[in-house]
Formats: sequence, C-alpha cells, structure tokens
Amino acid sequence: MNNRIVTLDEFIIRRQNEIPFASGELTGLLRDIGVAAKIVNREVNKAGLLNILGAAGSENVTGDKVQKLDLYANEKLIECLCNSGECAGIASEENEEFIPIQPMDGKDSKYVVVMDPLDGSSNIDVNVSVGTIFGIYRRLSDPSETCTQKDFLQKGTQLVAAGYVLYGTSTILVYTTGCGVNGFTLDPTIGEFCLSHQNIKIPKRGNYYSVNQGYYLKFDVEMRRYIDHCSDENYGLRYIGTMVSDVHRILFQGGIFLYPNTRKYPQGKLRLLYECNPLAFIMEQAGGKAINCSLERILEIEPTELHQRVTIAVGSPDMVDEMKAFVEKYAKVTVPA
Ligand code: AHM
Ligand code: MG
Repeated sequence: MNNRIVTLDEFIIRRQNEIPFASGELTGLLRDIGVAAKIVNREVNKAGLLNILGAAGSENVTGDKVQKLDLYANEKLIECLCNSGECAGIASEENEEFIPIQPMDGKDSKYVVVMDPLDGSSNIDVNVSVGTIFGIYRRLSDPSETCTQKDFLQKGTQLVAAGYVLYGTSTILVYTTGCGVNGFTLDPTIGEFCLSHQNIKIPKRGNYYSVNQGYYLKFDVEMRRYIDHCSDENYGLRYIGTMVSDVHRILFQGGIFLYPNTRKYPQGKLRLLYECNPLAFIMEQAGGKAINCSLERILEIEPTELHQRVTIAVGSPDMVDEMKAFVEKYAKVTVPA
C-alpha cells in the first residue's frame, strides 16, 4: 500500500497540465492561497485567547491594535495574493470596491480573485467553525493594464478554479480546477496541507437538510411546503450558520442546503460572486447541483454587481431536483396569510 504523503503544493504542480492554458501562474496563485490559509488558520486557532492577548479593538501586549478576525483574514489573503504577482485584482466581501493590484516587475497578471475571507461572521467570536471561500477567473481586460470591474462580473461557468478552507475540528482545504474535487487536511505538526480526500463525490441523496428554520414563516409557500416534506421524510435538520461548514457536511454526507428569500432579504442573503458561485462550482464538480429559488442554475446567473445577493438550493442532485419539483408545483398557489 502506498502511504506516501502528497502535499498541496506537490499536488497542484502535478495537476498543472490538466488546467487549460496552464503556464504556472494559476499554480502560483493556488499556492499563495494555501499559504494565506495557514496564516489565517493560526490566528483562528488562537482566537479563544483574545481575552488574554487583548480583545478586538484593544491593544495587545506589544502595543499593536488587535484586529477583528475577518479583517485580519482579509488583510492576510490580500497580502499573500499580492506576493507572487499572479493576481491582477481582488473582490472581497470586506471591501466595497474591487482592489486592483499593480503588476510586479512588468509581469502581466492574467487572473482575478473573488473571496469571502472569513465566512460565518456570527460564529467568529464563539468558537464555532468558520471558513474562507475563493474563486479564480481569467481576466477579460488587457493583462498589461489595470483590471476592471468586468473582470469580476463573470458567470460562475467561467471560473477556472474555486475552493474553500474550513477551520473546523481540523482545517481542510477543498478545491477544484474543473477536473474533480480534492481535499487537503492541514497537518499542524509539519505545517502542510496533505491530500486526504481524493476525487470527492457527493451522495445522490442524504438524510440532512440545512436551512435557518427560524425564518420558516418568512419563506414563500413553496419553500415551506418543501421544508414540511423534509420533516415528513424524517430528514435531520443541521444548521451551523456558516455556509462553508453546512455545505462541507452536505458534500461528504449528502443533503441539501437552502437559503431562500425572506422578507428581510427579498433577493436572498448570500452573495453570488464569492459565496454561491465557488461553492456551486465545487458541488457540480462533485456531482451535485446548485440552483436559485427561481430554478436557474447558479453558475449561469449573469452578475451585475460585486456584492449581488442570490437565493440558493445546493447539494445532492436528487434532493435539489425534489426541491425544484416543489417549487414548480406550489409556486403559483396563493395561500391566505
Ligand atoms: P457572512 O458572510 O456575514 O458570514 O454571512 C454569510 C453567512 C453564511 O455563512 C451563513 O450560511 C448565513 O450567513 C447565515 O445567515 P443566518 O444567520 O441569517 O441564518
Ligand atoms: Mg460570508
């Protein structure tokens, strides 16, 4: 039996040939993200020491201002992505506008990155798992010039790579370049992400559904009927409130994750560019499906704004199809309020 450890860096280089137009730049970018993930992981893991080291907003013992973890993650990812000169610009959940990166040593950068540096904001301060989500596009603008907004407003079908890092009971990085999905678990003793889950495939159906059921009365009737069905079928409800974590469980065990429109969020809450598209790409690569509540494939939605919101149903293919059937059946029915 071959027990040889394959590190993320080694795997990325080996797989370079599978990527269309690969010239080492995307490889460099993925490695930059791997480095950033380790730095963020280190900080997430000592978040519980904040009371000792200083709460966010205060000064720590060395007199530095202690940052909120999501801002820290944003800063570190931006720093790492600037390092290799492969990234022309970044659109982040934490920044209103995209950040153009000036070319290094006259080098043309062909890619832009969209990211949610630390997803699961309500869980950050309470020791519950959080994650990083990223997507990589080939830019549309001239590589010798500053990137433009249209480089980021590309459909999910144009993603060349996407991934997430889950800072959970262990830290795992899962990514795809469109040739299957692979997972790498961080071995803290050697400081390397090591291949732990090869060619991940989602089960066709599962026993869990994941939705904020507290909003049940604020969902449209078809969504309420589908949730009733999940309950009738004795599916277990699991909801962490960090999309990365909820989707990760479903990727491995099967099930469906839903974030429908509510009265507060008529377009849905989650963001198309840096939350839903990357996770939809991974799910489809693993054999799953991802649609919105109007039954459009997430990856085919035309983005018009960086921070555009979208509704989502993502997970096991048979369960997403079932949800679709409920929407088709009940969407036009008007029930008394
Ligand atoms: P965030 O980017 O501010 O963390 O918000 C996104 C998060 C998702 O991770 C999660 O699925 C959702 O918000 C939870 O929202 P709610 O608390 O409304 O259920
Ligand atoms: Mg988020």
